[in-house]
Amino acid sequence: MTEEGGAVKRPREDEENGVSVSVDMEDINNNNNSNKETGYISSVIPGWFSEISPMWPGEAHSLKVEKILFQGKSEYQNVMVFQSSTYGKVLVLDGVIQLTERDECAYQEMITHLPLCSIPNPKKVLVIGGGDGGVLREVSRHSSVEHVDICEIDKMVVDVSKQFFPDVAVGYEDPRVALHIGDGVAFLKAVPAGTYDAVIVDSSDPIGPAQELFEKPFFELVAKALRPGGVLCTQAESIWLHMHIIEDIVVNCRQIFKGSVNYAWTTVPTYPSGVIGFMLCSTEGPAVDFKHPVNPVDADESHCKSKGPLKFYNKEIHAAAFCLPSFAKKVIESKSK
Ligand code: SPD
Repeated sequence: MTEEGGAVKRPREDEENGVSVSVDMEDINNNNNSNKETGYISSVIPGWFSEISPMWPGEAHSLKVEKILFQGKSEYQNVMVFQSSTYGKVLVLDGVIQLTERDECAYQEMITHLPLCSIPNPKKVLVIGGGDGGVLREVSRHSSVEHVDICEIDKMVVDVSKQFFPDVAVGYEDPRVALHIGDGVAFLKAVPAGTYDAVIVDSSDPIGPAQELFEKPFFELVAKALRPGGVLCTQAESIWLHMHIIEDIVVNCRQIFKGSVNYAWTTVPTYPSGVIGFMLCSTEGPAVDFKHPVNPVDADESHCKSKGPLKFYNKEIHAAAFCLPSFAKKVIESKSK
């Protein structure tokens, strides 16, 4: 994808995380630990997937693998889907779990409804990343929404999700959705100022293709794309593992977003440390009080009938998501002034 100014987004190289995903199914089925060089399956326990990354050194959550369903290498990353024993099917990018069928609701519902329930009548929404379609599924519950753009860099993520996670990718069936395969930064550069009521950044971790989505120039572009009083919700990592990343995001967002800046979190058992957070920001304009939702999720079934009921989000958990443990509150509040 060529960005403005001629810079070319560099596809991810294997050496960057030091592992590859050439996993032999026989090794899994035979509980054979001969494939040690792969790093994923399974230098820790034979027949298990272990999530090893420099982003959470010294720990690795593991899931028992029943069957590997897909392995591929896109222009940007390694893509794998496996059937786990206890969490259903699992989507893995570059060795890191993106979603499981069992707990994806806790992430997709919160990253979507925390921002969309905080403003009245959101109409135009942009999703950056989120190629699995889960955020789209949640946006589609809001009947006020007239148009949803999604910009996902990796078409393989979209295709694999449609094939293996139909209950997640169901979001693509909504006729209000327009899919753009490309780089989120380049997409935002081309967006007229003040276009969106809400931008949701459903990124992977900040190593690899998502790195730019955690940096100040990106947040500046998001702020420009939002209308006055528009809202951003971006994946903002774990208070247990990544306070340094969260601090940087808070500092940058506080400088750029002149309305509210708040950190919220949710529990996702298969993400590192079992929790993940979101940074919610609003631009100068009509005030946004993220802690007190004003716009309930409606039971709109007209655009997309097969999405099923909400499993995780409700107005109580919305308010509770902004309650922080003391150690995190101290750091985040000191940086948000
Ligand atoms: N550590 C993994 C964080 C992944 C966040 N994005 C997940 C995408 C689900 N739609």
